[in-house]
Amino acid sequence: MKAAVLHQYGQELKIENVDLEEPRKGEVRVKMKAAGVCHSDQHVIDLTLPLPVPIILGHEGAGVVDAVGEGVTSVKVGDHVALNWVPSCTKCYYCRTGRPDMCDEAAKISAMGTMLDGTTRFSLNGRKVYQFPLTGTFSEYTVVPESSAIPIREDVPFEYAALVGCCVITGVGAVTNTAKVEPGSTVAVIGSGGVGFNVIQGASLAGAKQIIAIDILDDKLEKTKTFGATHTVNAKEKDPVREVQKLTDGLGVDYAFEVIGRPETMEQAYMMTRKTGQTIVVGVAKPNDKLSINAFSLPFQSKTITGSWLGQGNPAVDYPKLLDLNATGKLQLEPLVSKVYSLDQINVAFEDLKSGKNIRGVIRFE
Ligand code: CND
Ligand code: ZN
Repeated sequence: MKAAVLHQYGQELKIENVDLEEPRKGEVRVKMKAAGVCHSDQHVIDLTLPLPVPIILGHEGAGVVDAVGEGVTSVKVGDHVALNWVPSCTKCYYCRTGRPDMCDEAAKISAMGTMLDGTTRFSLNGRKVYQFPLTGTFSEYTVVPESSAIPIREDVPFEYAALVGCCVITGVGAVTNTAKVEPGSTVAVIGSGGVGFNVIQGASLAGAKQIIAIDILDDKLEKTKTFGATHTVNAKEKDPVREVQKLTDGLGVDYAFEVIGRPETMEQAYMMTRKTGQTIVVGVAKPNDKLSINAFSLPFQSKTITGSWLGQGNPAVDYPKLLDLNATGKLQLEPLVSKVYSLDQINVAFEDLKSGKNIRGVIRFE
């Protein structure tokens, strides 16, 4: 069975013939059909997200249930599923109080690259292979916890269904769940990638009157307009903070989203937020990165700065909802997929991600 394995940080993935154990109690084996390439996968390669190697990356994916372990009740063989990289333990403080995105157990296990019981199901020549957060979608088959296999409607092609698993729930949820953007508000989005495009379409869905897309690539900025952006700023040509101030009569925006993962763009997002507005950080920075915000401004400007993880969502509820929104034409999935690759082309897909070529590149399994 073929899988793309990261053996060493900073190096290319290698297509290997790996072994996969049968699903154990409470686990599900999925035959992967499609997997999106997210910048969080690249973050493991460049050590922004420190995880053990060798590891199978990929966390945004959809496929068909191929086998179920003992006690599995929510899915059966043949079901179409989209994978969830933050499975709720249902027991920790956050799961019990309605914030499964903050599940303590999922956070701990994700960093270990194992299944919930701390062991791995993948191996290569007898040596264990880890999987990126309880999913590992860059593999022909994967084994995941039952709560990571979310049943979905069957009329959506897998390459589109895969996207709800990360960029769509993360982007749309940051707008609707975290920021709770109000109709008629003003929004700026720094970083028009797979996740950023979904912040833009989420803001449009929420009825924002002004949506300012910021990126460094003109062709991508042009495409943001079909997702609802009303204005665009190329941050290589113009100072994004000054441009946003100009576009909002010197006020700043009600909501500024950072969707790249760099302290300097997070600072820009804070600076372009109006007094009492919200800055929402979606991008993942390096573990030791620090933000520099003018401390004096805090009481006088009373802005809120917050993070958003998995769009503060609950995949079991939100994936079906997002796919229904797509079916009724309110949410676009098809135009997010700008290129399809085979698993053998995985390193080309990562090169294209780094150069910002795609809205989303997707691996399709034969
Ligand atoms: P992707 O690489 O697709 O997009 C990043 C975009 O930022 C590209 O279009 C770049 O051109 C643009 N960009 C780069 N530098 C600048 C700059 N200085 N100014 C303006 N634009 C710039 O990335 P993605 O959308 O897959 O992921 C974006 C971030 O979101 C990344 O850090 C990823 O790890 C994170 C993320 C967070 C979550 C969450 O739950 N919070 C989930 N998934 C991904
Ligand atoms: Zn992701």
